[in-house]
Amino acid sequence: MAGPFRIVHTVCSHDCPDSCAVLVTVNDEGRAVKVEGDPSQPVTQGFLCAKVAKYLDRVYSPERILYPLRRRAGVAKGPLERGREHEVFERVSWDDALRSIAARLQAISDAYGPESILPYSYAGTMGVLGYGSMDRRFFARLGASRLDRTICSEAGGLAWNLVYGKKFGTPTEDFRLAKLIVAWAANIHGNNVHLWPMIEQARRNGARLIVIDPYRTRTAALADWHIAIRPGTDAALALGMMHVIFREGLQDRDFIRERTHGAQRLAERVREYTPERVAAWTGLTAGEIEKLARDYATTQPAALRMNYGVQRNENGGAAARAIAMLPAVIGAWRHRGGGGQLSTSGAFVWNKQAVERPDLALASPLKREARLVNMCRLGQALTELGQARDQGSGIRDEDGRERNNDGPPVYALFVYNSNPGAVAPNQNAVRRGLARSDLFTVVHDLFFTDTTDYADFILPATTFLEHREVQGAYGHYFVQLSQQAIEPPGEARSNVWLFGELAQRMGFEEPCFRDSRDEIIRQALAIGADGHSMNAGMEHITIEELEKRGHVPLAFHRDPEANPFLPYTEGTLETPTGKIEFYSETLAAAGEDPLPNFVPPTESRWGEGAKRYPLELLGRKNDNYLNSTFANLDGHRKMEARTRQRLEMHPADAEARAIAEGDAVRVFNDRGSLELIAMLNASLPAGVVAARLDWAKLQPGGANVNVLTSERLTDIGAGATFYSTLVEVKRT
Ligand SMILES: Nc1nc2c(c(=O)[nH]1)N[C@H]1C(S)=C(S)[C@@H](COP(=O)(O)OP(=O)(O)OC[C@H]3O[C@@H](n4cnc5c(=O)[nH]c(N)nc54)[C@H](O)[C@@H]3O)O[C@H]1N2
Ligand SMILES: Nc1nc2c(c(=O)[nH]1)N[C@H]1C(S)=C(S)[C@@H](COP(=O)(O)OP(=O)(O)OC[C@H]3O[C@@H](n4cnc5c(=O)[nH]c(N)nc54)[C@H](O)[C@@H]3O)O[C@H]1N2
Ligand code: SF4
Ligand SMILES: [Mo]
Repeated sequence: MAGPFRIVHTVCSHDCPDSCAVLVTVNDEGRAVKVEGDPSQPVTQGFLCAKVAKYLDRVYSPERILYPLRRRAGVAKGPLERGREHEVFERVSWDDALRSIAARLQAISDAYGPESILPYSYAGTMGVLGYGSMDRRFFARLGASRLDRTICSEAGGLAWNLVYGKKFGTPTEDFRLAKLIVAWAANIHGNNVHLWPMIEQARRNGARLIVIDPYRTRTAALADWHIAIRPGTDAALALGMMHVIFREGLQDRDFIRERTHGAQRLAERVREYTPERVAAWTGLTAGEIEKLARDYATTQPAALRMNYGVQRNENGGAAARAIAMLPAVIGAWRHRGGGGQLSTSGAFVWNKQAVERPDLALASPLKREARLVNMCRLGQALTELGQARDQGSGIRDEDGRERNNDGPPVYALFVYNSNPGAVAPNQNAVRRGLARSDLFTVVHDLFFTDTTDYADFILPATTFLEHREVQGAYGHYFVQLSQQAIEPPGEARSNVWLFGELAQRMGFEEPCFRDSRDEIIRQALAIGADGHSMNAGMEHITIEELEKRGHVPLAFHRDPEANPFLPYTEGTLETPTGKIEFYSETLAAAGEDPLPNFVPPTESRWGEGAKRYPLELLGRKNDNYLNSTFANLDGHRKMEARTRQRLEMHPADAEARAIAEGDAVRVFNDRGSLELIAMLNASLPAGVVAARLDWAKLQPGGANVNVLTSERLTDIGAGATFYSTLVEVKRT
């Protein structure tokens, strides 16, 4: 190894609540030789998850795309065998690529209107600049359709905000002080591993851990009590717990009187959720429901870690809303170490107007904000959108409601920070759309993914080691600066660079398209004349301090020992009543049910479709991938060997179909079909099967679980319903 070494402070930009501070050791040849967690960052605590501990495998992978590529003339779009991509694509210069792309976008905009161009991005990078800055400016100025980024957390986020106004949560570090921790649809060990040491510490001090998850995750296996609830029935469980709490007088009357709105009406609503009724929905016993309610209400501090798994169901909004109310009912917020956390993202108030410049839409040919296209319905957007226009009617969704994304068909798709060929629901519809010969597709990514197989142009992107960034988090309260550790390999370029350059090729003259990364970082932080941020909660932050320390806590979290942060315990909340809303004035005004209620998902064992497809499928994430990211790396795949390409089944469901461990099976419904190997798992609730999200092209048959999932949307927030999926299974 060459020396001497530099140590550079970076931030892991993957879509994970932990947003770790990562120290990168760089040798004198400019090569990164080691990544490790920053021991001085209180949540990172000096360690990385297993997937990012092996990050140099990704950065220096021989499979990285290093140059812009163009589809060779006349080659149809469709799945490619791995390693053969170079036969289909040819290298071009950045200049050629940018010029051709700009010309095509201009021609499509002229012919069909700019809304026929659709950006498609999610959280491939969570850095403020990489997630959404120059790209947002570019598409606004172009007049392209806006993307409604609903695929992950919309239902739960809105549900939480209906109750609390804003997404704050118990500080992650404070979980160590809890006496009871409830992990509700939260695979902490897999998805949020930096919370785990806090839980271990709490348990050393006598705390108990309860996990509510249909799947026996590693977290569940390590818990004091694993409650294997049936998917999509959590609203019933939360309402049932409240039934017991109110019936037995275990609620916190003072907290409810001072801080909440609508408790009386909530108490009336939950009266119908008797433990017996809730037991019939959830598959638990009435005794278990009563015990859970009593344990929760009588142990303080009680900390609830709810994660987004619970809201990827048709009724996920109601479920998240009912669960979110629990810490308010028992007054858990008033105890340090108690309360709850879904996300801490509401605490980061970036100057988004300056970063994203939505006002540029007025300078577009549209001279107004463009239509919104829901990203959960990419299949429909690419195959149906605009087709119904001649009849003069909007497209209706599966429930008959008129959709808001009527308009011209999509003729150009620009994908970055996302791999919709793998992660979007109803994959066969997505692929039919992507394969259209009249669709112009650009993909900016680091590898040949399921989506690049359908691209006209592929552009090489950077990792978080290769550009400068600023970042918040959805699982802690630190603003962090990520330094550039190494030069990008080959001709890889960042999102900011790409969209700045494209803007020049389009002839956009606004000066903001020439902003440097440092300028955008200062805009995001709203750095004022005295060098300090003007964003709420960031007033003490300067660029110099971020440079020096790498991570700086938000104002309210600067001295947690002297001044602990207890969310929602004082001041006026950002709800219509200024209080925690059990009864939602917003929903009431919209003519909707203001109180949470349990309605079984149509795609569940209680729905019509269960006659033909009786099994509920959980198409789950992997502990050692990040959604579809890392799936192409051998080392990461090895760590997932046990469940890769497996269909986990309850033994009773397997026996009823004459299926034995290791049998090849076909999993199917009206949308698609998948070949997997049966693996018996008695810890699943009967009637529930589970499989993993993977790259489609790495699975037998070239399809993944998303051929089975639907484009149906959640009750609140129009989010994705990956976990409301019915299937049947047959031995092959
Ligand atoms: N290792 C790893 N870490 C990740 C990710 C990853 O793919 N891998 N993904 C990242 C992303 S995108 C996100 S959004 C975050 C948060 O991640 P989440 O969205 O919370 O993760 P999931 O694994 O989808 O869901 C969490 C748990 O909910 C369970 N679940 C599913 N349906 C139900 C239900 O109806 N009721 C209940 N009670 N539980 C249910 C699942 O079995 C799962 O164990 O994690 C991030 N971190
Ligand atoms: N069946 C099923 N489907 C799911 C889920 C599930 O649990 N089950 N989870 C859903 C959830 S919660 C989410 S959030 C979505 C996530 O869906 P995506 O956001 O699409 O997540 P990834 O699969 O991680 O793909 C991100 C892509 O961005 C690329 N990328 C990384 N950094 C950069 C960069 O700086 N620039 C550019 N241009 N590209 C970059 C990565 O290489 C990767 O290919 O998937 C959803 N789909
Ligand atoms: S993926 Fe999450 S846990 Fe792993 S290093 Fe990144 S932020 Fe930390
Ligand atoms: Mo997500």
